[in-house]
Amino acid sequence: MSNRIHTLSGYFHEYQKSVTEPEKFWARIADSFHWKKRWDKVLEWDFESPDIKWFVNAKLNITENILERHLYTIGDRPAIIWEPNDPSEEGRTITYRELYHEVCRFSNALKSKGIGKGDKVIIYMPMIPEAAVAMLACARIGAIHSVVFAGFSSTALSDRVNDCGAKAILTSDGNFRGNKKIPVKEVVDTALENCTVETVIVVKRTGQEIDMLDGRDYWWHEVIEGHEDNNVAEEMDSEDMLFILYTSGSTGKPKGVVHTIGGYMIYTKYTFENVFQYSQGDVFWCTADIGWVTGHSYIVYGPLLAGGTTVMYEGVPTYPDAGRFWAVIDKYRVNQFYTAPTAIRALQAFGTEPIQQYKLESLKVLGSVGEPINEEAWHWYHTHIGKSKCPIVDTWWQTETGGIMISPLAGITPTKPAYATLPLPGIQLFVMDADGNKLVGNSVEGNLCIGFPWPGMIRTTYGDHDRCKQTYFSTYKGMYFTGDGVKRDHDGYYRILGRVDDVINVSGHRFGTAEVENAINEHPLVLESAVVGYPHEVKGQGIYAYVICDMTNRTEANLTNEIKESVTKIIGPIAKPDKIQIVSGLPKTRSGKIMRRILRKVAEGNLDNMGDTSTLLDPEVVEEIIKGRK
Ligand code: 6R9
Repeated sequence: MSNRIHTLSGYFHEYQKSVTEPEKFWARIADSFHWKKRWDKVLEWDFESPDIKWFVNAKLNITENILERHLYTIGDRPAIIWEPNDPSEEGRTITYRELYHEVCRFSNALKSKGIGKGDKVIIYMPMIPEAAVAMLACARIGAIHSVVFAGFSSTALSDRVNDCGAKAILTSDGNFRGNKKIPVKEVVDTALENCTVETVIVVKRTGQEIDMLDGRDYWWHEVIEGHEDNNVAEEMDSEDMLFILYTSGSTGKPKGVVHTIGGYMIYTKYTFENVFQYSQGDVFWCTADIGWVTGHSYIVYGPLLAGGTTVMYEGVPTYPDAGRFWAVIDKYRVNQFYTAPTAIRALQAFGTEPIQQYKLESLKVLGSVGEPINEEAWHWYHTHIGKSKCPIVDTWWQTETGGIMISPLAGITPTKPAYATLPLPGIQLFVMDADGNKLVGNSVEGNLCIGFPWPGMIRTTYGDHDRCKQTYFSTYKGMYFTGDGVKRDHDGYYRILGRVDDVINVSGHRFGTAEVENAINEHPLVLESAVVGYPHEVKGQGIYAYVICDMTNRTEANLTNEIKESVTKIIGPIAKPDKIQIVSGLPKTRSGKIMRRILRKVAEGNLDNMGDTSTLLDPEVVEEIIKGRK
């Protein structure tokens, strides 16, 4: 049964129902899934604690809704189409029947290694089908997966293993990315110097030399040998954890966002079918990495719950050339293509020549996610990729929201460049001013909040519920605060203006300023640092670091490089500052607070109006910073 909306009036009608009778609305959607036991109550909630329960006491296994459900109806349909990094290597197509058997076999193997319900399993893998199989195998036996982007450093990995108390790591020997062969198991080995797990299972992908520790490390192909390729899925509670996904906030270390099974399941499928207007038989391609929430919800769970065909690409947009995305779209006749503005801008820089030889005629819908899309990129995408006939869905959402929250429904909601347009059914948005007042009516700008629970929402931050409360539910009483600024225009359309907290969005990846500063401060010669975001042509935002350090016997060039290395080692290469300015002091208030507002202005090159600097301890510092601007 499909719950797809087909017309604009249908959307308004559904939206109305979802607000006036939310429980009835979501119960109807949930009815189209397979539950082992139905719920006693649809929703229990309190945004104060916060305490949110959807489908109270219902029992299910999400993988039955992906595997068993499709086995006898569309068993021969491709579930996953995998495109390798190297176009001359043969890809793989995995049907629903094959996926069922692979997931069962691997979940049996996990059980044989003593992994079961409630155990945490880290997945640190490149974009290979085994990564999706691993996620589903965990879900099948009730283990909780935590996927860590394989570009993160060993320190970032061991932090996450320790934070969630993982029992196992699933990984690969190496990773093909463009013309590089990247060590993956080696990073795991280094991480394991600072944490312990009982089991490491390694997929052979590149065939490079790696160390295997007896009694701890096993090859994937060996560990699955002799196991049955079917089993009965574990019975889980609707509110049991499905996964933990680490993401950056404005303070401290990345936090583990917790999603639970029932609500996430119905929310990802519902949003997938409606936003992309996915029809049976369509080929859907989301270019995200499974290490991010977009990969979780729209490469794996959403499309597979919908019985869809999902493309998974191992490589990068520009390998072997800047036409690769377009080649893959033609090769598999992709119907819905979902990518990030940063990728669009990077490809736009190559002009239209790399597109010429491709037809792109299969495309019906284009999607954008991860950061605000600028109008120029929107138009380029629309004209050159969509040939002016494909609607663009600019989808706003977050790791914490589980699925898309504000977006056009493809071909149904009239679009406006750079606008995420209207909330999906069930999503009650509020624009708030700094004093906590609701801004009513149109043509207003403020902070984006959500006033009512939706099934896909965050339940807690792992191991620290108070942090969840402080971060999301304390700024505005009775509301979930997103951390984003928003404008509601004269038509009632929403445009996301970017983060209003200390989070920097680099190529769609979130980093906290404090997180990057801590990594910089690890360098022994660094005394203090302050990091801000600034507009970057391709990445959306770049990282600008102001650093005070001991320059004795060092040149600026080698210090800058060492600082970059330090960040690469502690977080990963994607968090490397784009610009580093060595300074002798930072603008601080008399109470010792760094005035980031000033640093941001300098980084943006917005030097005319520094605003009020009268509260500064040492106004001369500002002059020096402006002079030395990078
Ligand atoms: C899905 C994802 C979330 C932050 C979010 C916002 C920004 C995401 C956006 C967008 C403008 C869009 N963001 N989509 N900004 N327009 N369509 O990206 O999750 O990695 O948690 O990032 O990304 O600032 O708060 P996540």
